[in-house]
Amino acid sequence: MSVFTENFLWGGAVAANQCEGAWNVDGKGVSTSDVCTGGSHTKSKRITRTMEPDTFYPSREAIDFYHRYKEDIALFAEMGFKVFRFSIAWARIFPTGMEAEPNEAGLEFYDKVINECLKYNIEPLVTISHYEMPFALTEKYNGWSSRECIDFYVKYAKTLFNRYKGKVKYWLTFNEINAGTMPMGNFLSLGILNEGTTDFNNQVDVPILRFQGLHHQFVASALAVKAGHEIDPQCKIGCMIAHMTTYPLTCNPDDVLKAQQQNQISNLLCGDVHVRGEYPHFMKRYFKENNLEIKMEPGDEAILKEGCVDFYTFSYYMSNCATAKADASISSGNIMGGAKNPYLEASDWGWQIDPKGLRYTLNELYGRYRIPLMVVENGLGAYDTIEEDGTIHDDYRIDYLRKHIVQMGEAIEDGVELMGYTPWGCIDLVSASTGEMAKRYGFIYVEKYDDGSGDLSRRKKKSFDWYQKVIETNGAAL
Ligand code: BGP
Repeated sequence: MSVFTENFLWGGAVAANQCEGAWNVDGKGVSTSDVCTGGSHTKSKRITRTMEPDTFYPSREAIDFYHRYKEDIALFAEMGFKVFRFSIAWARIFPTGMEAEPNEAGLEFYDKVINECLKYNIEPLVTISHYEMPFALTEKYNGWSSRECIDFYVKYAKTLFNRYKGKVKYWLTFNEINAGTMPMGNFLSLGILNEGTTDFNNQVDVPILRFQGLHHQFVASALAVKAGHEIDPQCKIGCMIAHMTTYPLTCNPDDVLKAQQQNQISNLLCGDVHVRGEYPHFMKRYFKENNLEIKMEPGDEAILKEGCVDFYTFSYYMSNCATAKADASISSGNIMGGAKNPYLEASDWGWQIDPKGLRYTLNELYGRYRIPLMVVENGLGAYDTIEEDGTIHDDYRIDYLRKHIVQMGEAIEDGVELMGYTPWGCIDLVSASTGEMAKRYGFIYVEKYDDGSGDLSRRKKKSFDWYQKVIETNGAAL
């Protein structure tokens, strides 16, 4: 017997800049993600505007979902997907972000993607902004550090709500909005390019700009939620947070307090603003002690209150530990590292695998917010090998996903309201943190490599059949 609700949304997730490619066709403008290099031969992700010979710009071709969406969505349908999470590339709709009218060809592409999903009864779950914005907004305004971006974003969001009204029921305003609380979020999430920054992974950090940018995103998100509800009262709009589950490394009260503080800034700040419509109590002291004077306009507080989200979604890959000690050994994470947890194994990229942490997190979140939750990213980035007979035995991935699904089931039995599950990178795509193809998440393998080679053909991995069975039995056969 399954503990998952009858209408549980099983599916998968991708993002435009990591899968579409076709970066300069049909009127699309340059996006912040298009100026980042990546791949093993560039060692780290650098930001460069020019097209350097022999350099791999991952988002420019990616896995060419733009031209292969039909084949890919057919494969998702074959697995039995009930939902498909994807993002819209802002620069396809407003090439510089500043145009008065949208680019019709860009909208038509998403008409086709959405219609293709609906053909198979797959609910589209659309992220309005997933780690990218028109690069022109970085050049002219230094991204979200400027208040002007609020109006550009709201115009963009309204365009989408009007166009896809009645077709798209589920929306997310920003991917992993809490990236803005961390230095890595400068360019990735906020489009902020501080003077001297060329290396994506090692940016010049100006915290006041990040927190100011985050405030602008909060206001933009709330205005979008309000507008979305007015345009289509049936639609549900959620937030999306990279959940950084953080345990104290020891029961030393100093470690416990450290873990609490990290949790407050990394997770709860964004969750509280989105769900409760106000800044949480601890931010006053944090802003003061860090000399952060955020400029807010008189109407902002009311806007945040009027734009609370309908559901809470998050990504969950790993957990971390916090310690007050300065010399602890450090693990790596997607946007934040922490002290190493001696009880957990890690992925090849040092992400500490913690399925029980997902049950813990779901309970914590539901207890605090009491609105439906959804796990919109989870999965194992791994090196896959094609056997001589062409098969791919990704048992490690099945094992990871199975253990997390078991814990979701436990959380449901604990009383948590969980709407759905969309594992990340349901088809192999470009990694956000490294820019590489070698770090794969998919149920579907894509022949694309970091030197730019590969014919982009798709093939099913062992996990494809496994996940198909999971969905078919509504999570009973794991
Ligand atoms: C999240 C992002 C995704 C995705 C994922 C996996 O932080 O929302 O875009 O890429 O992490 O991370 P990576 O690609 O770095 O392995």
